[in-house]
Amino acid sequence: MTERWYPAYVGLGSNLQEPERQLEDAFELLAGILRTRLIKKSSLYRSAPFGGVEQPDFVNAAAALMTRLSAAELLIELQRIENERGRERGDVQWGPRVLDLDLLVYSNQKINDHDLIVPHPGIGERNFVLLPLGEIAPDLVIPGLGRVASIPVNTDEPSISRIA
Ligand code: ROI
Repeated sequence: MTERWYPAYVGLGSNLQEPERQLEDAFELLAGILRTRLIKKSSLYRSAPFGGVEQPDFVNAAAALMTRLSAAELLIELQRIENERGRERGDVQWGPRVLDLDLLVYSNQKINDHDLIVPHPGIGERNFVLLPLGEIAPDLVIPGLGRVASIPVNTDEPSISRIA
């Protein structure tokens, strides 16, 4: 545990078992993480699946947190929530999922562990990560990428639209 409060950003995704409800529930569960506050929620976005596997469309969103947990401690909490929502660790890599919670950014830290890469590589590569994050944190500076609002949208990716 750390003494200070750190900003952290989480990407949410679901394409099984009523994805919109999964994300609404997930915001509540994020708000309940110990030593952590939910500061902001993005709109929900519908996005075509990325990664080639035929599957239902995803619903994606982003959340801003302030936390006294370390990045590693926060990751454990995110994985606990995914597991509680029925996420199977054995899920196919590009396959459908009930709930995916990605730690996108943690303070100004760069982390390269086998189970945690921060900033998340998806921020610069995937519109379903970039657009929700840009809605709640356009001025956030991502180590190595710059301001979120200045990161170009990927024009040859599946479509994404705001739903709520
Ligand atoms: N595609 C979209 N559109 N949104 C996701 O959250 C998402 N998550 C994944 C894979 C299966 C790679 N594709 C996705 O894990």
